[in-house]
Amino acid sequence: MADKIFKNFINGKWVESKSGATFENRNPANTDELVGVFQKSTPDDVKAAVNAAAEAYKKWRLVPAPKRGELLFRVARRLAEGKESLARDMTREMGKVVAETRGDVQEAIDMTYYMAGEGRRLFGQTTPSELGNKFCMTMRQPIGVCGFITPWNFPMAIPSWKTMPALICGNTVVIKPATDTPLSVVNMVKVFEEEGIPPGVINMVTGAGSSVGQALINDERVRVISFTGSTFVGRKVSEACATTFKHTCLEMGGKNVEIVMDDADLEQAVDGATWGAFGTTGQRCTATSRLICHKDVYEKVVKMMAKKAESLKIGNGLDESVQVGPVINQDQLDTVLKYIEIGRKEDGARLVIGGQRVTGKGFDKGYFVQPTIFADVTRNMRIWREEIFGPVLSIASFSTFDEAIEMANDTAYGLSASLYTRDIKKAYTAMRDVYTGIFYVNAPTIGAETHLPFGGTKETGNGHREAAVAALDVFSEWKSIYVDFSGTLQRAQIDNQ
Ligand code: UN1
Repeated sequence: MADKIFKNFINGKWVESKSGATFENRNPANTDELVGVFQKSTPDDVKAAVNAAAEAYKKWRLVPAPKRGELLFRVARRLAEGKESLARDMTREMGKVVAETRGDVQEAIDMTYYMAGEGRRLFGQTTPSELGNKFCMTMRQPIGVCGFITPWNFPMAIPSWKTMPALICGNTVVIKPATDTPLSVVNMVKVFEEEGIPPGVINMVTGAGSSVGQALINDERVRVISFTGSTFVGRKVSEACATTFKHTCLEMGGKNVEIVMDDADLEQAVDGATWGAFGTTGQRCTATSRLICHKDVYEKVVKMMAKKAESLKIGNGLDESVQVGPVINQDQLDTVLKYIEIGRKEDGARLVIGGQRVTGKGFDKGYFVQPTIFADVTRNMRIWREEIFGPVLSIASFSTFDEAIEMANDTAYGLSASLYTRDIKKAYTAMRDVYTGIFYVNAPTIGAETHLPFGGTKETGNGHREAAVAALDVFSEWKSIYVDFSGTLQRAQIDNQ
């Protein structure tokens, strides 16, 4: 049992919460299995973590970026060495199949290597001055303590997307992992500890959003909040951060569309929609939740999708032959079943496949739900408009390409979209006109790579991007520098202005 108790990481030490209280983390495929017991932390614990991060910042910001990068290179290598066991731990706490948790850890590895390399770049600009004896340049400066509120669907990848760019820029961090998946963050933090990160540079405090997350937001010394979660919570985070002018990076909901033209390779399109909709049990912000097909191929695609969805093997994600794991918890199961019920009642929507919780031996102790498809969905329906975050796909038809583009954009969100066609003109037109942060041609709405910006438009984001060089803009501020080497005060320019 003792090896199942996990503590907070504050100022280089594993410590219990001052509350003395804990919470359990159970396997969503089998709730009899206890994954671990974690600290139910309070605002006092957050304060201790922010104290440590603020103190550590004084030195960490002065460590040369290439040296900070060396630490990240070592961390990346260790994550790669531990990949299999990190992935298995993640499947046990999150439920997604082990092939996908390997991918999640791989994203963390990729991001860590990428940002380690940034240690030798972090480029600014040099530019001419208006005056002869003056030199102008820009540099990125770190901001201070960064607070992260991370989600359960990518338990290590997303915390790494925030941690690695923050650290390479010279900031210190406090992470609040999702209560459903804290073990993966513990595992990542342990690697930092073992590779000798100075005390206070990385801190982790587990517990509820209402106490831990809120305390991070309330602390004036926290200068950046990076949040991934629902648009509902993100809006509250944004409002709360506005009063202290914190930088906020918000990654929120999605209602991503796959468009299938009549000239598309239908096998490929159906394969893309299957993995887009049912991969990670539909619990991705990039998940395909709307599939729209040209009327001439519509019925055929609906049939192909049903056949494919029916063939998917549901079960415990540690079984290599399983393709769809459970949803994360009882609440999520309730939400998914509620939306299926809403879909059944929507006038005109046709339940093509699925629609049930999976029960029986091997399933009763988990949160399993069948991959579910509704066809003949129309734009006024709730299952078309609202993010479900589960294995539920809505299919609709269109008559013209212009109508398809219009339907694609008819959503409050703007993360990802995809188009299947053989017509290059349509591909480029859609690429230009679909207003999302990510666009795919002949590929599903999922599968973003770490060296391209990740994020969305409209109610998906607040204009920032994670990953790639774009992430550095969240975790650093520009400073413009003028060096006068004339030896005299250059009045000419001042007089001119
Ligand atoms: C998310 O769904 O929150 O592009 C992140 C993808 C993954 C990341 C998804 N690389 O689907």
